[in-house]
Amino acid sequence: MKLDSGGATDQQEQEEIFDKDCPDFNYKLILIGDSRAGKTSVTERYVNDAFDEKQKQTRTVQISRKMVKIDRTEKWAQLHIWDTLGQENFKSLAPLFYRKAVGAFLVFDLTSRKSFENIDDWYQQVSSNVDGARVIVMLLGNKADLPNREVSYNDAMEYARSRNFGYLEVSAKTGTNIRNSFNCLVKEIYRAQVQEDPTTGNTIKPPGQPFKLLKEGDENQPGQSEQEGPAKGKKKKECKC
Ligand SMILES: Nc1nc2c(ncn2[C@@H]2O[C@H](COP(=O)(O)OP(=O)(O)O)[C@@H](O)[C@H]2O)c(=O)[nH]1
Ligand SMILES: [Mg+2]
Repeated sequence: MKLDSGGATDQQEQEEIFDKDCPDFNYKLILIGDSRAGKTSVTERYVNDAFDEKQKQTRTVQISRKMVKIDRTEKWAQLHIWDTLGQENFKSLAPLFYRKAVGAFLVFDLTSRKSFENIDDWYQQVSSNVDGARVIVMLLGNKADLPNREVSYNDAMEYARSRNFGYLEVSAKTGTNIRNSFNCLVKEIYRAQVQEDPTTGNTIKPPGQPFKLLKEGDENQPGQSEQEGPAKGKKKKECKC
């Protein structure tokens, strides 16, 4: 299992060993979208910080696990990240796949207009299979490293706004915005759950309004993306959610 303490020092990590052994939450996340959009690569980059140019088509449902400290909290979540198999074989497994998911990434390929046009069908799949009030959805435009894009930032953002999703442009190849997107999704799931906790007295968040949308000028604009990881020697940017 992988750990992500969001850039904590060694000493902090020692202090947190106990906490992370006993996660405060278990979150099931799913990635959906057209075949070849990069779902497996996004997962692989996040969980193993690796990328395979010749990523093979996923033949079975793959579940990866990773511990993550929830941004700006002392809470740890264990993520159970479910990656789909090819579209053709997916129907029979759909109920099991969507069951109890609390977060969903809708992934399209920025160099494939078709994969973007199919996104709303994938969203319909999510909303018909899971409780829409509970699942937090985020749109990811992957392959931001490639020059031949067919989907503009504005088109994707407009769609995301219409559905009240967050939107980030990412690259599984370079790692751009990958960790940021998981951090944002996890934080929103946490917020939604806290707000649903009757002991806190907070009001229940209305369905379909999970995300504070990213504004123009934020880091997901083309050419302004975050390069992550300590190896790059850059200060970790804060989640924009
Ligand atoms: N250039 C580039 N290629 C990518 C990226 N993500 C995935 N790929 C490639 O796109 C192809 C499909 O990726 P894969 O993760 O298998 O897509 P999936 O079918 O949605 O799981 C593979 O050849 C990957 O190497 C990316 O961010 N940039
Ligand atoms: Mg795959």
